[in-house]
Amino acid sequence: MDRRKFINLGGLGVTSFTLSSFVPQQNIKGPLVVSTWDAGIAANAGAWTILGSGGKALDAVEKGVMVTEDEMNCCVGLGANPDRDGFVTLDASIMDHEFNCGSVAFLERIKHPISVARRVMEKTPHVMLVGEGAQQFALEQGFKLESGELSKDAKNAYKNWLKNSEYKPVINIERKNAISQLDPNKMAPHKLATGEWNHDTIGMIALDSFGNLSGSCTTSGAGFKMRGRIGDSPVIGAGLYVDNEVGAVVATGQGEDVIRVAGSSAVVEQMRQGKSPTEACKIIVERINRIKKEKAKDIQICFIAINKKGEFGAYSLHKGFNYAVHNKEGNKLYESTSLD
Ligand code: SD4
Repeated sequence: MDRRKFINLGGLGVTSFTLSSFVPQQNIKGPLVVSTWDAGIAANAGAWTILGSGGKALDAVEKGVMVTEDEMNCCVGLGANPDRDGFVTLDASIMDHEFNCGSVAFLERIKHPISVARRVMEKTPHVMLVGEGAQQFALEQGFKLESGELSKDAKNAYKNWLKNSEYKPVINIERKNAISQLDPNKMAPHKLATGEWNHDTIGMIALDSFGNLSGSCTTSGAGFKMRGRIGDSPVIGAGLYVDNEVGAVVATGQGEDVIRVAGSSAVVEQMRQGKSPTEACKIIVERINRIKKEKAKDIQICFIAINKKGEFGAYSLHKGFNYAVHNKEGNKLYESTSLD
């Protein structure tokens, strides 16, 4: 138990959580919610207001990631880093237990892309809307057009970036040791002591007390990306996949390389063949590692997974990935096992 710490997050509506790298006891079935990165602690608390009182996984995964999207001082929604032309463009997806799914990509000036993705799923015959069309649909659905002004942090980051204007897709990897630098008393839990963000995405998967699975994912993608770039998060099968007979999976990290292997769907297929959530995530991370060869050192890839039995797991290419798990025992942050 040497690495176990308790941190008080009273200000976030979370009484306490455990930071642990130990493989957890997994004898509890549901309800259960798992989400990526340390921002997942606050997001899980949001999801638990639904799951903990017998609500549906689909409602929980929407409400949970809205907590993160709401934070202007964050890396996921409208407060995030812009693309290289100075505009924040957002991607999101959602999937339920009956293969219903919806997503939006390259969406601008809308605060809750996850809720627009849900409307795409529920109110249109389509799965994915992008750009202007996605924004037009959001406005028709009553979403408000926000100002489009960058947050203070994003303005500073963009000003710095413009000095060299160099696009280096090094998602997450420079942010190793995130856990040891956390200071929840001083800042949002996903911010490092350096003021850097340690991710651009929140992905969430949940199992409700009816035994149904759902998942969601919302992101600003990669900071300073090319205008129009879309990552894995809104691509069903890549950033997110749910098969209610098998399990639910969400990805974070270098989206291009998750898309290449249809990552989340590939992890689900491993679970279908009997692999545990952690083993299934590991197999697909290893596959990406083989494909990327020596370039694998420049990227981060992470998956979280839940199976139908309520077992959960995660695996990442490099150290530094953490994920939050909320079940009846509480809301805990775990360090993922990784290839290095
Ligand atoms: C993307 N997968 O757009 C996202 C980025 C990410 O933490 O996960 N950042 O490629």
